[in-house]
This record gives sequence, C-alpha cells and structure tokens, in this order.
Amino acid sequence: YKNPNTVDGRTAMVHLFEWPWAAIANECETFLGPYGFGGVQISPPYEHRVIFSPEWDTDVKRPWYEAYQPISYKLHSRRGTREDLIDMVQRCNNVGVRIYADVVFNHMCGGDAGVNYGTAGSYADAGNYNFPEVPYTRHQFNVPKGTCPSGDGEVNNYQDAYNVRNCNLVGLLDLDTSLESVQQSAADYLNDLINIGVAGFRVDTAKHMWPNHIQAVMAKLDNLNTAFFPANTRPFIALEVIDQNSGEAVTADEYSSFARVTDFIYGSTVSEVFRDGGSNKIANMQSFGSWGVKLSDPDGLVFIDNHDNQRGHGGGGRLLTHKDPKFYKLAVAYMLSWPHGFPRVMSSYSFSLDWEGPPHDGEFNIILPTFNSDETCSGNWICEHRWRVIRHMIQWRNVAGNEPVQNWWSNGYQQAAYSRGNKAFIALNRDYSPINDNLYTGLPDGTYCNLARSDFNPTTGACSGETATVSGGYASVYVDNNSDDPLFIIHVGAMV
Ligand code: AAO
Repeated sequence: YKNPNTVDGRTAMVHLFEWPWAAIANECETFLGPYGFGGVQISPPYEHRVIFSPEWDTDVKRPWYEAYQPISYKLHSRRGTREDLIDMVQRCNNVGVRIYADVVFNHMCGGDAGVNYGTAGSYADAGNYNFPEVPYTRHQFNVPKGTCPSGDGEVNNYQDAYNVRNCNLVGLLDLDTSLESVQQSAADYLNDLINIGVAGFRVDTAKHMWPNHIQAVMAKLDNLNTAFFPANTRPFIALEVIDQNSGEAVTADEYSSFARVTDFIYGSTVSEVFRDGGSNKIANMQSFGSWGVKLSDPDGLVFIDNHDNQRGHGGGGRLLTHKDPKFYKLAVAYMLSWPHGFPRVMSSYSFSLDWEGPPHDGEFNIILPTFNSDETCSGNWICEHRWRVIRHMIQWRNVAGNEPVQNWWSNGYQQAAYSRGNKAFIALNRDYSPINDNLYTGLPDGTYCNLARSDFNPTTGACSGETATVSGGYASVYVDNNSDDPLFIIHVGAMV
C-alpha cells in the first residue's frame, strides 16, 4: 500500500488541484509523460454538493471545498463525467502517468446542505441523514446514534480520539465507519475507481477515522487493473493525517504501519529554512530526514504546501507557496533532490479569497489552462509544476534514482551543493552573496546544460542557454544570489 505504483524510473507526483479531467488527459500526453512525472493526484471524482450563494454568505459561489462534501459515489463531479474520467485514466496510464484519486468516506455533506441535489443530479436530504443514491440512512451516522461525545456534535477537542473520530468535522455528517455496510459502500466506490485504472488514493480526513476501520475498507479493495498494472498489485494509499507534534490524541504513527501518511512537519521545516533561515540553515540540511520530518522515508508522502494550508485551511502555517516564487523554487527543488519520502508537487490557481474556486466562465464552467511558449501556464492557472526549475527537477530526481547523496559542500550558512552518486548535481543559494567556487560534482567529465537557467532538447542534444563543464569531476559553479532562480542544476541525462 505504500508503493505509489509508478512506472519504472518515475519518482514524484503532482497535485493538479481542481483541474478538469479533459485537461489532465491532455497534460499527461503533452507534458507530464514527456517530463517524467510519475502520477497525478486529482481532485475528488465523486458526486458532491453544489454550493451557490448559501444563506450564510451569498458571496460564496462554487467554492473549491464543495468537492469535500459527498452526495453520492457516482463518478460525476464538477471536473467531469464518468466518461471523461475513464478517458483521462486510460490516456494517462498509456503514457506512463498514474492517477491517484482524492477520496472521502469519513463523512457526507454538511448538515447545513438541507435538501439538495449534487453534481450528478442526485437527491439528498442532509437534514434527515438521507442519501438514497448510496444509499445511507440515519443509522449509518455517528451523531444521531449518540456515539459522538462532544455535546454539540462537532469535532471540538483534539485531545480526545472519540471526539476527533466520531463527531462532525466542521458540520460534515460523520459516517459510522465501524459498520460493515459503510465499509462496503466505501470499498465499492474505491473498487469502481480501481477497475477504471487508478493507481491509488489520497484518503481525506483519515485522522477522523479509526485505523482499524480504514484497514477493513482496504482489505475489501481489489488488486489494480491488469490492463495497466502487474497482477496482484495493491493500490497506493496515502492517508491525510495532520500531526504537527502538538500533543493531540490522534497521531500519524497509528496509521504509518499500514499505509503512507501525509507529513505536515516536512513542509514546515523546509519552508522555514528557505524562507528566512532562522536556526535551521541550509548547512544543516545534510542530515535532514533524521530530523525535521514526522515520518520515515518509506512512510511519508511529502510536500511543501497543500491545497488547504496554502489558503489558511487545515491550520495554515508559515509555509512557502507560489506567492514567494524565488524561495518556493528553492524549497521544491530541495524536496525533489532529497531522497526522503514520496514527493508531491503542488499545482495551483491564483485566488484572493480562501474559498474561491478554479478559474471559470460566467456559468461557472472551469476554464481550461492555456500555455505560453516557455511551457508555463497563462491566465489564472499558476502551474508550479511547469516552472522551469521544478519541471527539470522532476527529471533530475528520476535520473538520480536510488543514488545516495554525496559530495556535500556548504559555506556553513545558506549555500549548499551535492550530488546523487555520479548522476546528478545541484547547488542552492539562499544567501546574501553568490556561490562562486570550483566544486567537486562527482559527475563524469563533459559539458552539461545548466537546467536552472536553460532547457535541454533530448532529441537534438541542444542546450538553450548556459552550459557547465565538468573536468576531473570539478565544475566552476556560479549561482547569483540575486537571480530569480538561484540554483545550479545538472545531470547526466542533459549533456550537450
Ligand atoms: C466548509 C465550510 C464550513 C462548513 C462546512 C460544511 O468552510 O464552514 O461548516 O463546509 O458546510 C474543506 C475546507 C472546509 C470545508 C470542507 C467541506 O477546508 O473549510 O468546510 O472542505 O466543504 C482538519 C482536519 C483535516 C482537514 C482540515 C481542513 O483534520 O482532515 O481540517 N483537511 C481535509 C481536506 C480539506 C477538507 C476536509 C478535510 C473535509 O484537505 O480540504 O475541508 O473533507 C488542527 C488539527 C487538524 C485540523 C486543523 C484545522 O491543526 O490538528 O487536524 O485539520 O486544526 O481544524 C497548528 C497545529 C495544527 C492545528 C492548527 C490549527 O498549526 O500544529 O495541528 O494549529 O489549530
């Protein structure tokens, strides 16, 4: 369950937050496949609530978070129909890019939804706990049964595991996942996705479910579809458990023996280092992973920011995001260079209010991303995964493979450089002066394309800009601290 089931040699995924299925299918074929991305976390694919000018805030129109309020398990969301989903999964698998579905089975929609219709047109009566399309009725929910100890039915005490797991998180109707019937409905819906060809799941609100209930659902899951995966392959499972060592009753290590778990300490540590240094200097990052993280290498899903904390949800935090592009590129490049955990690159759209949904037209149809000649996105899609440094670091990580970190160099403060074996070399500068040194790279002699500043054409072998020469293993490395891309990036797959 911890294996992301990527094709050989692919080592990272991207979260294409709120991208429609048709756009992801194209992205797999034209960009993610060629650049060596291992997979995509997609936004929730099931039928969800439609939130439009609710009584409590008439300004809120089609917020992104309506996707986290299931109405049924029909695979028809704001991002596309079942047919669109099937087409995307096939086309991505065909070019070696896996799909991980974001799934919710801790709860259904908020009780405030009342009587309503979801994105596939299914009826639900949240006030009466009635979801006929699944079907779920009142006896399958914790609060009406009295199994939630909180008084008002809400999760309001993170010191009490019963409160966290049996009550309604922000009003979302909490399912009684101890019931076989609920476990079976959840497994049926995940199996539907498995049979379509997904490689695994990001399980929302895993912290709010008992570990043995999640394991019971996992035991009911089919092996992956043999049209795309070897026989007897188990799905990848990444559980969303926010554990920031703050002394709460529920901890990540209750889950990490049986699945990957989201590591929320990793991104804060790396963000702190590249944002403002502080006590954690880049010079100290040589031993990162033995400190500064929540989960060990094979147990963690690692990332800098996610769709919640980049907009202040899920506790927020002082994380680097696309809003600080220079330091963010350093942080993401460091993550992709470092052999710890399975990394997830965030890909965002711009927003000013926390609830704002993806770029849309007057009818609230999502506007598909469009692209500039330098591969970046235009309009309101940020597409961090297409930024030069980030897209090249995906390939760098694939080339580095299982090679260890070697040839570590640092100025003792906010500059460092290192190789992964004799395959790839990087230098990062978050300091107030340039790196201007003759450094031992460990790489074979030759001329390399500096991918921090240039593009490499694998067909012609041409480098669009700056090159670097390795001679006797040494390279003269110059990294301007005033550059927007204060890095030096070379690997054996991009030699001129
Ligand atoms: C929306 C409206 C609500 C409305 C509701 C029902 O905003 O006003 O009542 O609909 O109509 C997303 C949005 C929600 C949205 C929901 C449903 O974020 O705003 O509600 O969709 O549409 C907790 C959970 C974690 C969760 C996170 C947001 O543990 O699972 O809250 N993340 C997932 C998704 C997220 C989604 C849901 C779950 C729901 O990724 O997008 O919600 O499906 C502490 C705890 C954390 C807790 C945070 C926030 O964090 O540890 O477990 O996360 O608090 O409550 C320090 C600590 C840190 C602490 C933090 C804050 O940083 O170190 O541990 O302080 O105290």
